[in-house]
Amino acid sequence: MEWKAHELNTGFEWQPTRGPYRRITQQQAESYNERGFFLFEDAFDADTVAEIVAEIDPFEAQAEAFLRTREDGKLFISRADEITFAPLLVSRSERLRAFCSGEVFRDLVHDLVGPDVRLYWDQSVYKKPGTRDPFPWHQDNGYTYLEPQQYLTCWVALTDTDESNGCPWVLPKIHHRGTLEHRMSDLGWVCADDPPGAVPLPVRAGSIAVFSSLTPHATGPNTSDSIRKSYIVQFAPDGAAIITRDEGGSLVETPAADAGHQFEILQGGRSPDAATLGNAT
Ligand SMILES: O=C(O)CCC(=O)C(=O)O
Repeated sequence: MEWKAHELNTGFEWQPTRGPYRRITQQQAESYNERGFFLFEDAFDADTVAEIVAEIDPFEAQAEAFLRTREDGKLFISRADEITFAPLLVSRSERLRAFCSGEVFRDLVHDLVGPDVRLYWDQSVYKKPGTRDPFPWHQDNGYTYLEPQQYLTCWVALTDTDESNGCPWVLPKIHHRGTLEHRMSDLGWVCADDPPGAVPLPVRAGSIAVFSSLTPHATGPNTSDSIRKSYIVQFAPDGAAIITRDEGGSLVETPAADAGHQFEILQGGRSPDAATLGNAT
């Protein structure tokens, strides 16, 4: 397959993660560096998953209700009764804020992002039964271009997911190329169509598909009779900036440090509270 780089991606070099690690194994680190992803199993127990689902469901219901008021049932990549995206839930929920800054994610970002890290984005994605369209192949950095291009996506399964209900598929090794050119489609941004070498990643509820912002991924149809629920949480190094072009074509940098939702997760390798108090993590 021929790959074209995003116009802003010049001279990208993958920065391999190096130990010592707090949470991941050497094998997971190698998979992340070489293939761009790994499965982090049983990160959260059933009670925690149930709590998070109970917290997200009402926000998702609002998103669904809003979509149904629209003439075409659509808003950007959300479609009524098919797929809903409810973004920035941490700015509306203390429970989700605590979840995203909890020990599991603090350790993962220590191991995979660095000592100074902020939450970049969070959103629930619910795929409803009968959704036939796949969610197309894309890199997360193909949606909004961030520098550094390399940040972390944690796709948390809130229900068991496999090929029957829309689990993620990933494309190994392509993350080394940096951000690719994407085109817009009715279903979302696209960097590839049916690429060879794609790998399905079934994820049990409470486990996380961990991948780079540069790992092309897609999800399949939901042919089951229940809703596939996921919560996507992304983390970027402190100092990361969103790069856009203004109307005149000049580049504009916006720090990814919005006070409402892009809060600090780690400061000097420690949780910000511990860093302020001078305590250990
Ligand atoms: O979870 C899904 O079905 C697709 C969502 C996705 O890949 C994303 O938001 O980057």
